[in-house]
Amino acid sequence: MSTARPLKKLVSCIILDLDGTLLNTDGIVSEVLKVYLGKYGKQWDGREVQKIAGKTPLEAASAVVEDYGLSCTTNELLSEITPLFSNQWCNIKALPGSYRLLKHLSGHRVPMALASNSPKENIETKLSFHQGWKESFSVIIGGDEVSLGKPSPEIFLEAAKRLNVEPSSCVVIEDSLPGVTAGKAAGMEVVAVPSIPKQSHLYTSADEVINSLLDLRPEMWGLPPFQDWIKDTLPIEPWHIGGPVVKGFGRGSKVLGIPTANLSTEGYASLLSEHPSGVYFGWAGLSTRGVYKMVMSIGWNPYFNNTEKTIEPWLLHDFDEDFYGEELRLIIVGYIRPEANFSSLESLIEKIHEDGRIAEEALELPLYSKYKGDSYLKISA
Ligand code: ADP
Ligand code: RBF
Ligand code: MG
Repeated sequence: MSTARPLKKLVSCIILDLDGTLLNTDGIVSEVLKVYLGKYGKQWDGREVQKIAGKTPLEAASAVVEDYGLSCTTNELLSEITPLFSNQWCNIKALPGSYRLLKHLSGHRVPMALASNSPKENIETKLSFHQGWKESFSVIIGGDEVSLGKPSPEIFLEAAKRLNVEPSSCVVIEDSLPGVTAGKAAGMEVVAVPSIPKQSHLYTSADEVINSLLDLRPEMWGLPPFQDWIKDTLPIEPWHIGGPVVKGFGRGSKVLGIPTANLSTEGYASLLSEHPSGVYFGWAGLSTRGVYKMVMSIGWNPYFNNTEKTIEPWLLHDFDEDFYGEELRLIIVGYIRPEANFSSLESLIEKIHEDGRIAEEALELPLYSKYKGDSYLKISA
């Protein structure tokens, strides 16, 4: 068989985790705990999200009581924060690629199970805000239906049993370490989608680590491939960002020969956090100069090991002069690839030029070119 990508073990079923994998729950967890700890005069430091990921509510609460030296019991904490969480469920957003994945797999009748450490009742409520999700699953199991939650394999073994298949015929998709451990202990294939940035090195026991659900290739597991990639690009729901061009790290032109017109991320933190890091493309409106094709990276630039998530558009046009301070508007219409690390600067540069060629060509497609005339890009003097 001639496939460009390595084929992993073939499976017939998929078992998904919910929080952090399909749903962006981390933001809600932070919000609730910030408010709650404030009442105790404590300050929430985001690091806790990592400790809580993949835990049962009881374990998570117990970790918070201990780490913050709270004077209440774990049960008291739970009974106080549970209603705070319930109020937030309607605000939980689907992670990029969730709808697409569920639609694709259910359309192809791939048997799917949902296995979450959350109690069944909470799962049902969370699912109810997302159309078509509940019906996608032939099996839904909550943490309250097994004696031990993840990292015990019990919940996944029970899912396989209810799906009527061998554990070895299942691939698990998980964002948390306990979830990955549970999946491997169950004898299943595991794809990790770490929800916390820059943690992928911890996921060595997973069979594959991907950056977001956009990067899942079901065909690697013998499942039907997505058919929505066009000319090496994935169309996304277009989004906008704009502002004056600011100084970046001073590396683009000097080190790479690829200038990137950086935008301030101030005020855009939540917008940026909604989009997985990676290489995207679209159209750029630049003050009164015009509208140009654009390819950009969102992320931490693994090669340079940045600590901040940045947005760096390279306009596919030769300019005679710099344009710092000018108003730049972007419409992002498609996705190309996740960020990668490179063994040499040359290979990074080569890859970015390839991204540029892909964007150049794809933007000619009516699907993408129709945004060129969008009024958002037209900036009046
Ligand atoms: P910085 O680190 O300050 O962003 P760069 O070396 O990346 O510095 O240079 C980026 C600057 O180069 C932009 O802010 C812009 O003023 C200018 N520039 C010139 N041509 C381009 C282009 N084709 N795309 C993006 N920026 C460009
Ligand atoms: N940096 C990386 O470390 N890995 C990447 O995969 C990567 N891809 C990029 C793709 C494009 C289209 C652009 C414009 C930049 C990319 N960069 C990447 C970022 C590059 O390192 C960045 O422009 C420099 O850090 C300059 O600030
Ligand atoms: Mg730059």
